[in-house]
Amino acid sequence: MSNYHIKHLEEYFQVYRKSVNQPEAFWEEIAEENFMWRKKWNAVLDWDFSKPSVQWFRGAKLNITENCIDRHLLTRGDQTAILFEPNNPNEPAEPISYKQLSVRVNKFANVLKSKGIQKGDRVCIYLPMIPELSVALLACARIGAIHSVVFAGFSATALATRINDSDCKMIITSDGAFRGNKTIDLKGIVDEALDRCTCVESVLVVKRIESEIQMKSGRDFWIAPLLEKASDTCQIEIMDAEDPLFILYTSGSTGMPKGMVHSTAGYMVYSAYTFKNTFQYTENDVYWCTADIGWITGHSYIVYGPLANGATTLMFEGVPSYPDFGRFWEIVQKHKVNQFYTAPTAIRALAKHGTELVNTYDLSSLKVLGSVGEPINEEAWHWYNDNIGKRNSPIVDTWWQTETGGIMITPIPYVTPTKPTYATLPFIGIQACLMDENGQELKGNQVEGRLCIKFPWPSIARTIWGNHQRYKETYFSAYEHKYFTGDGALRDEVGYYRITGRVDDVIIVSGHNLGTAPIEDAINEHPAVVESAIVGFPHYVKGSALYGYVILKDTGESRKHDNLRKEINQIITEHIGPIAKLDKIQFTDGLPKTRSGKIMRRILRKIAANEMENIGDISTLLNPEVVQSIIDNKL
Ligand code: 7RM
Repeated sequence: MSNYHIKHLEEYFQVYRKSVNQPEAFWEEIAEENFMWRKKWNAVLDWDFSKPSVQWFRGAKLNITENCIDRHLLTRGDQTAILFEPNNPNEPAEPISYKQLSVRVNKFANVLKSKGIQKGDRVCIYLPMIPELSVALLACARIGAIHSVVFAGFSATALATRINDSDCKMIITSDGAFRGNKTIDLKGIVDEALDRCTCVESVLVVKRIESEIQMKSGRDFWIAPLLEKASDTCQIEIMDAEDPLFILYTSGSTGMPKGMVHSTAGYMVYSAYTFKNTFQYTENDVYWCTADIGWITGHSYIVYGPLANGATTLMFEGVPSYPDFGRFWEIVQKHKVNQFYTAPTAIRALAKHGTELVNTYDLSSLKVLGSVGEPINEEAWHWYNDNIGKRNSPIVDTWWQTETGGIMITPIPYVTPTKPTYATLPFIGIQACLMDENGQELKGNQVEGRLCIKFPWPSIARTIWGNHQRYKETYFSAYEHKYFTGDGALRDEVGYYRITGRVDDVIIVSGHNLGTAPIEDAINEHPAVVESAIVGFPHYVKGSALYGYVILKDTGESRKHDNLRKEINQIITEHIGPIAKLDKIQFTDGLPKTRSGKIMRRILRKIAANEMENIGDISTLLNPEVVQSIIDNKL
């Protein structure tokens, strides 16, 4: 199994070369030696980026839960699979062994079946970070149902849109969620969403906060009594390699969120293999990823990747600031965490509170630190390296996307020398390249362009649910025969990559991808608003924050601007969620437009970032005079 675990830089280059020169032989060996198959494949890879169509391990049969649970029962049944750390630090942590996980997943799967869920049905999961969330994903996978997790911070409108887009037959939720010293009424949000969904036949409710909630008879069911009655054995559904495992929505620059569809076998192989190497996970380590399972990071690197490796994966219900800003470090100390994976926005938020609290905890168990979600700025990188890793734990700055399913560019810790703000080298099997504006590949080093991938990897999303055409246009049309990431990047003198950020209209706020269009759509619903444009601007903690330019109707109304600002953010909260609230709202008489009527966001971005001096050429605008007036009234 030498290929499975890279230990030296020489070995990385050697294995990388093999993965590029003989990709099929390479992935076949990884798949063959490290997973359980009910039937082997007829072909390792079929692909055509012009369709686009990608199939890995065609003809193979398997179930991912057999790989994540059953096969570990003999060798590590009593080892902790999921280590649950509750929101309240005084509530005891709950270690769930592989054996216990097996019982819980099997029972849960039987409950799903008893409610009529079958292979191929879509099940929406809207839960806080409690064990039932991981169990629900695995229970779906066990019976071949396609899960669609919606982050429990999304509003009723956002939830309804996602439920309807993929025609979910069931939703799994809880009475509510704990979040720091607050509780959130999840069931109330679900009820509101379901007023707009006719596809949902049943609602399973986990009791978490013991609040009074409405239960609609015949539709809503408490899950506890059903689990109690259910058998603890549920035969796996034998799945085709290419059967969809899950749908996960991600915002695009325009229109509806995109339901990215991930397959079974390729996703399993790639999430497991990247987990093993990116975190150098070794037997008995305790691994912690702080992401929410509502995002791809949680799917791949809290649930599937770690469990496929028989790892111990910590699941944290709470927030970094509760009961104080030392919570993360308290957890690292308490559970002797070895690998810690978080987002730059969290690092900056914690760094703001200094090192006094950090230094009261013993962080000596840490071996690897990870970063994901957005470019990590130099200051945050050093703070993380100095104060958390004590310059002893390499930082893996992992670049990847919902669409890629797994980590694509990253250092391998103790193997690849790190460099602040650089994601460094493509992972094994990843053929990254940079393209210029004319569609030519930029060869050699010290170049900057748009980041593309030239060859399929096992966990590439196979389509957008219900809209293959959009999948093709978004990812495979900008450059012929290449997957376009939407990110810009540069390659330094030794070939290391640095991601410079999105080149489209997606803004990443605290690690959450937000499309400008849905936010603008929400604002424009306000009766006093004519038009709006949202841009990102640099924010110390969030990475980017949102700046809104809003044109008001001339109603002669004397309503206070501050009230309007509140109302606008209220509408955004209702439509998308509090994460999309605007930090700044500037009322303006006009927006800079091209002659074809497109808002010139480039100019608005410069103004929001206070970079008026290099605003560039505005002579081609339809209304150049508006620019000065926006600058004069800048907040
Ligand atoms: C895993 C995840 C994807 C977008 C991606 C980038 C940005 C993610 C990094 C990063 C710089 C990184 N999936 N991004 N990781 N930028 N350095 N290490 O975040 O679908 O939610 O977002 O996030 O712009 O395209 S995602």
